[in-house]
Amino acid sequence: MLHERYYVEKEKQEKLLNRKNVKSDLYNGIYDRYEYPVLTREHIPLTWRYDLNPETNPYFMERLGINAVMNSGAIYLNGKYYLIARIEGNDRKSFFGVAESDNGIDGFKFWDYPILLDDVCPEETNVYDMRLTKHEDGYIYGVFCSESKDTSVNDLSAAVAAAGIVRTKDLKHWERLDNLITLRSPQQRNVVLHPEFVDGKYAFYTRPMDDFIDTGSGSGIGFGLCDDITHAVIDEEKMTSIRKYHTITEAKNGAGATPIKTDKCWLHIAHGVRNTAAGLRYVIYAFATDLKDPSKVIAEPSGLLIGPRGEERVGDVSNVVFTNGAIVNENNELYIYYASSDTRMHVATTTIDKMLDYVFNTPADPGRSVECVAQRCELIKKNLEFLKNEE
Ligand code: M1P
Repeated sequence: MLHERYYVEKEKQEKLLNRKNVKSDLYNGIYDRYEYPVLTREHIPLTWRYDLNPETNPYFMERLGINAVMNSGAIYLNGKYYLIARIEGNDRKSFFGVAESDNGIDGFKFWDYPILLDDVCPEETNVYDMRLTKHEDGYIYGVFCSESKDTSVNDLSAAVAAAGIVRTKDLKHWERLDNLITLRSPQQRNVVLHPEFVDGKYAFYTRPMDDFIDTGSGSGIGFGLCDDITHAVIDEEKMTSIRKYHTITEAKNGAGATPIKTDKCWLHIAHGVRNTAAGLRYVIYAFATDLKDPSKVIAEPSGLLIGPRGEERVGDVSNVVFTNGAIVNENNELYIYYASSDTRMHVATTTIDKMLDYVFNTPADPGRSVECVAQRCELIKKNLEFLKNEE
C-alpha cells in the first residue's frame, strides 16, 4: 500500500502539470511573457524523488530531492515541443531530462527516466546547459558543459569547463562523442553547434575563456570550424558578437539558442552579462548574422531583449535570465525558453516576422549617453510631429 501523503502530493502535481498558462500583461510588442513558469522542481516526477515503498520510507521523505530545473535545450519534433532540461539535484550535480508538451507553453511532462549519459570521462563531475541542433547530417546533436575539477592549482573550487558532445536520432539513445578541443582556448562554455555545414565543415559557436568564471581575454562569442565531429578539434576561433564596454555584454556573453535560419539572416538569441554592486546580472539579447557567413554580425539591436522581471529576479543565482533553447514551429511562431535566476524555466512567444523587425529596426547602441539621448530625441520628435498630423 502507498503512503497516504503520496496521494496528496500526486494530486498537487497533477494540478500543476494540467494548469493552463496565460499571457502576462507585460507588453513591449516584441514578445509575450507568461504568468507561470513552464518547468519547476515541482514538475519532477515523484518517482525520481521519493522511495514510494512505506516499508523503506515510512515518513514519505524525499530521498533524492531536486533543487532546480533550469537552462533547457529545446527542439520541435513531429509536432511536439521538447525541452532537455538541466535538473539540479539537492547534491548540486546537474543532469538532463526530457520534458514534452503538445503546445510549448504548458503541460510539459518529464519522461519516465532522466538521460543517463555514457560514462566516458572519469574526471567529469558535472554536466549542464545542453544546446540541441538538428544538423543537416541527419543527427540531433547535444552540446553541453562538461565540468571537471582543476587539479593543476591548489584551490578546492577551481574547475575546468569543456564542451561535451552527444548525438541522437530520437532523444532516447544518446551516443557520446569526444569533448570539443579548442587549441587556443583553455576553457569553453556555452558552445553551440551550427545546424549547417560551413565550407564543408562542422561549425561551432564557442565562448573562449581563460578561467572557469572569468572569460579574461576572451572577447566574445567565437566561431570555429572542424572536420570531424566525432573527434572535434578547433584551431582558430574568430569573433562574432563581441563584448563591449558599458553595455549588457561588458563582463561576458555567450551563445544561447541554436541559431535560427530565416530569409534574411541567421537569428541568434544569446546572453550578456554585466557586473553590478549586487553581483553579475544576466540578460538575453539578440543579433543577426549573414546567411552566407554565419560568423559575420549584420545587425545587433541596442540592449537587452529579455531581462529578469518580477519574481524572475530572485532565485539561487538572482538577477539572471539565461537561454539555451528556442523552437520555431510550422507557423513561424517562435518559442524562446529561458530560465530565471538558475531556478525555473519560462517561455516567451513571438514570431519570426516580429523578431526580424526587432533585430533589423531596433537602433544599435550608439555607445555614449549623449548619443543615446540624441537617438531618443529623434524618436520623440518624429512621434510628436506624427501625433500633430494625426490630430
Ligand atoms: O549563473 C548564471 C549562469 O552562469 C553561467 O553562464 P556563463 O558561462 O556565461 O557565466 C552558466 O553556468 C549558466 O549555467 C548559469 O545559468
